[in-house]
Amino acid sequence: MSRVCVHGLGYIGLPTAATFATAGHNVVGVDTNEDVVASLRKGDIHIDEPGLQSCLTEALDAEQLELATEPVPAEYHLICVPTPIDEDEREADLSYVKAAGAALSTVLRPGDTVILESTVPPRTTTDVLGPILETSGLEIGRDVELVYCPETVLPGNVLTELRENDRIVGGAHGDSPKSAVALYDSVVTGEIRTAPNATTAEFVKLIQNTFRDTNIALANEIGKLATDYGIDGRTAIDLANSHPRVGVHEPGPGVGGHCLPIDPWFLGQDSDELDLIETAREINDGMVEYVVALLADQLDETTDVDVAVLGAAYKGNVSDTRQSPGLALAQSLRISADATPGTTVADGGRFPLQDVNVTVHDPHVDDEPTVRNSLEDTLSGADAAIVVTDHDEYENLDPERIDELLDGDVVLDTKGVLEPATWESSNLQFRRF
Ligand code: SAJ
Repeated sequence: MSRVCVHGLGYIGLPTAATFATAGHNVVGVDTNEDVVASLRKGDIHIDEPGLQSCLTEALDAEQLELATEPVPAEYHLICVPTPIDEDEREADLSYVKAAGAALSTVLRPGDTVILESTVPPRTTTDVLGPILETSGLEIGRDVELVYCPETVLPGNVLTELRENDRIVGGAHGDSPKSAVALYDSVVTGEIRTAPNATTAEFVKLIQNTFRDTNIALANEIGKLATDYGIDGRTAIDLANSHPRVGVHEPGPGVGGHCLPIDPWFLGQDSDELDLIETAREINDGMVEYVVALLADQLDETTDVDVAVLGAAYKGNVSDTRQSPGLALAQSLRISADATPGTTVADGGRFPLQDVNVTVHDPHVDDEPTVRNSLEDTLSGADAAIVVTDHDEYENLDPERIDELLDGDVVLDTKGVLEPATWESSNLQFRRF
């Protein structure tokens, strides 16, 4: 078993550190945020992820995991720091990668292996991280193995996927990244695949998320087309997917999270070839406005409207609100409170509602000041309820109870969680997208 230093203890770094530690490695988790390190030392996690608390406790109790604010010498350095997007430039902000590289180059020794796991634009490992590591005086390829290996885990199922997903490993110096493969082999039950180089491995990660984002855009467009033809898009998609070579994704109120809305832009950072992919991004970003239009279409009155938005997390059964379609919808509706009917909106269209009061509910989110925790309070007196997150809790909503609570009768399901037959036979004006 090896000494592994994990840089960055966020959504990926913390579960990674705990997983490698419980597999028997001697792990040091490093985060520059002293508060995070202090609370982790006490055994408290700052991330909501199933199984993570017990995995951390197990690692700490076994004394396989230490926590620190500065890097320590180790055979393996895993960099799992955030790579946010600069929204204006649509470019990756690599400052955390650069800082982690600079910090770890002070403890780097001949024979060590450095693995970048953060999602980055192609060539970051070789052109950005490599030169920073070489300020140590060591040479990549000769003294140090530098590798890119993307994480591919699904929030909500991170611990299982960390062990079971296949991994793709690409070396920065073209040789076989032997020691990185050996490390992942000691923990991962999936296959470890070697990419020809680090840039290919970076590219693979980005095209995986771009594939999903672009396919969701297709599903959203199909959903809109179905609406125009007066048919149920989800039923049509289910039927279409019975074909052995068709697998349409699910339409919805937009694409959230920290990955899918961002990675397509990283892919196009040093290329002019984003075309279909860029259009897909625009379609997905435009879904909030489309949902507002669907709502306006369903309401009798479009002025002085009370709307209950069900879901602030970016997807079902998680508490993460990054790039949440539900919060974007609430924001868009709130802005309308100041707008006069017909105010021009981003795409040159007209905002169809005025004086909207919005209340947001989410059983998984407790750190958003605008989110109310009681479902009954949220629905009470509202004219309309919109489901925007596919939490399990929403599946069994009772139409009769909702009818009692609402002032109006509009229910719009944008995630396909409500059973149409049950809701269509209620007194409510039910519609799903
Ligand atoms: N969504 C749809 N329709 C669908 C599927 C998803 O509208 O058919 C929406 C979700 O509601 C959500 C968004 O897309 O708002 C993203 O959710 P997701 O479950 O597709 O993905 P993430 O962001 O939670 O995780 C993705 C995963 N990538 C792929 O499945 C290719 C995960 O495996 C990656 O590790 C993660 O990005 C990452 O870290 O890059």
